[in-house]
Amino acid sequence: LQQKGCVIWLTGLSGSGKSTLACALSQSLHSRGKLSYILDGDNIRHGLNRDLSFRAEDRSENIRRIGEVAKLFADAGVICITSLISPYQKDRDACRALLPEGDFIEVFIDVPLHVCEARDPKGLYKLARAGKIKGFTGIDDPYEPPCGCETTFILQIVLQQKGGDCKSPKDMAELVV
Ligand code: GGZ
Repeated sequence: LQQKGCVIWLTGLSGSGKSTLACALSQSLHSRGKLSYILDGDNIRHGLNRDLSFRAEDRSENIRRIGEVAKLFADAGVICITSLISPYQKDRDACRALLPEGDFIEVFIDVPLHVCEARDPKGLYKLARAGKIKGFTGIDDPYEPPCGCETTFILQIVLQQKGGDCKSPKDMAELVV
């Protein structure tokens, strides 16, 4: 396998399109002959991290474990794409610190709360507003937007809007080839 591994760390609110973007990016890399693997928060919470809740300490532990697994993939030469809300800067910084300089690409999926809430693909925002889910990110639990991350990705692909400063998954793939 002639490729160097790295971690592409997607961060953003629930419903911002992280999983969709991760898939698009993975396909784009595949078409260039690059091996990637997606670690998706929602999926991993059903397996490896099924013991974790959404309390702050458990979110941090969720990020820590996935950061360690991502590092293993990168060590093996795989481009590891993570798709987690990862709301706290300190946890994302700890994952960055596991990797050599330049091998951790932090991508902020910068979709405003009102847009995510209007999309509400799983109806979770509605439940959170009704008080049926407590501690929901963006409603009654904080999201700390990254400052100085590698790429701000305004998700116009998912929102199917035109114009602006939008980078495509193809552009993002350029970052890692
Ligand atoms: C945020 C929650 C919560 C709470 C359930 N807060 O949009 P989804 O549904 O598919 O993705 C969200 C997922 C978040 O898991 P992560 O592992 O990415 O979160 S973190 O990085 O903060 O550990 C959402 C669903 O789980 N979900 N309850 N209270 N999202």
